Amino acid sequence: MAGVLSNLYYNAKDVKDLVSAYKREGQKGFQLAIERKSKQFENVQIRIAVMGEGGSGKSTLINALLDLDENEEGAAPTGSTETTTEIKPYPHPTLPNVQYYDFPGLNTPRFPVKKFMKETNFSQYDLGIIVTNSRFTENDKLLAEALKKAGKPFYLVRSKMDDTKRAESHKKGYNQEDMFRRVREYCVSSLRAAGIEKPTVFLYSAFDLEDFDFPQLKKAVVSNLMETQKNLFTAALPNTSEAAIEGKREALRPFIQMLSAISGGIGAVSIPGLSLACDLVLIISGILFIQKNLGLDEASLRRLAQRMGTSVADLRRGTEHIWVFGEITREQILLLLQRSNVALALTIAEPFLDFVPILGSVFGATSSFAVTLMMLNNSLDTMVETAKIVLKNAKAAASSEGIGN
Ligand SMILES: Nc1nc2c(ncn2[C@@H]2O[C@H](COP(=O)(O)OP(=O)(O)OP(=O)(O)O)[C@@H](O)[C@H]2O)c(=O)[nH]1
Ligand SMILES: [Mg+2]
Repeated sequence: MAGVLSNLYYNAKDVKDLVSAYKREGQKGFQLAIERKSKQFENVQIRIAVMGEGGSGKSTLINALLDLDENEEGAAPTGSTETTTEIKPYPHPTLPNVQYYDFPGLNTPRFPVKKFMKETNFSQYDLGIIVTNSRFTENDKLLAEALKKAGKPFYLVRSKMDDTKRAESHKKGYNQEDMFRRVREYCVSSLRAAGIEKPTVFLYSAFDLEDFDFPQLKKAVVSNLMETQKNLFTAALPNTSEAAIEGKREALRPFIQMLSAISGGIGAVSIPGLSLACDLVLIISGILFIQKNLGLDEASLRRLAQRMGTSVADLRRGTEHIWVFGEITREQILLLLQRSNVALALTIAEPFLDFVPILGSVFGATSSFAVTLMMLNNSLDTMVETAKIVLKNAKAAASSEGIGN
């Protein structure tokens, strides 16, 4: 709970902006403001710079990371002669916000090192990958120093390990593990000598992606995305599996926290007949947002039904909480509030809030915070369970229609 306001998904300024949008424009303006806010995340670009000397295997590595064959559309051209002549972005096929920037070789006549270093804005990239294929060169060192200076995380990828393995394996007393260890240590100590305290090195061969460190490299790239970016991608992915839906549950939690913080900032309104204060508009806006992200709104369901050759009613079959598909009205929320154990939620939340001075001082109305948090969390859980049933129904419809077989 203490991390509420420092969450990367939003910050205190976002909360203030949204509070004033609400005060200025009411429900409609507020709804648009939170949609805009989520769009901002959709527009977050993640730029990964793949750099290194000419022919080190940069373009080939990008294709491997994109899971593209070099002849497929969208793949980076590769070759044994100077191939990449200008910086070009390659978007991830399913996550177009992630872009790998393919750089020309560093020591080629067209890109002399000095010009390259002067003209490259290292700070515009979120992550750097330096590709080296045998010796760690003076140019690799310059790249590492430049990325460090720009405060960017980066990895060193030692490519063409298949070549190295082949060449070394003829030697007397060859031991594969020893050879890998030596190559790794060489890369690590070269980076340390360049002033990089905690180097990250991956060994790789484009022709053997299951071997060496390629699986770990892929994982590292994803884990390097900021929490926010990960949440965004997770929330925007299609509901293709139960795991994907579960991922959305976690991705949407920070959003709920943000709305709850806003509800504290707006100041609660007492609700007649209930001994609590909260803001219904805000709760409705939040539920609508969750509904859309989980594909439970009317338009998404209709699209899904059409794709699967079934009806919306069929997709909803077996779901218990019909309200999650609807327009979400004040009356429904009041009904839900009456049914839920608000008193319990408040007694659990209030002691926590006492330990969060910023919430206490910035936002007086802690009970509004707690009620909103509880209502949105409960709605999220119900909607996640419903989305799983819809997925099951969609899959059943698809298999009886022969879709995807
Ligand atoms: N054996 C082996 N060859 C590789 C590997 N990766 C790339 N190559 C080959 O190395 C050559 C150069 O690869 P590219 O990916 O075009 O290299 P690049 O760094 O993008 O080259 P420039 O754009 O010209 O700077 C190609 O012939 C690739 O097939 C690898 O892991 N093993
Ligand atoms: Mg290239």
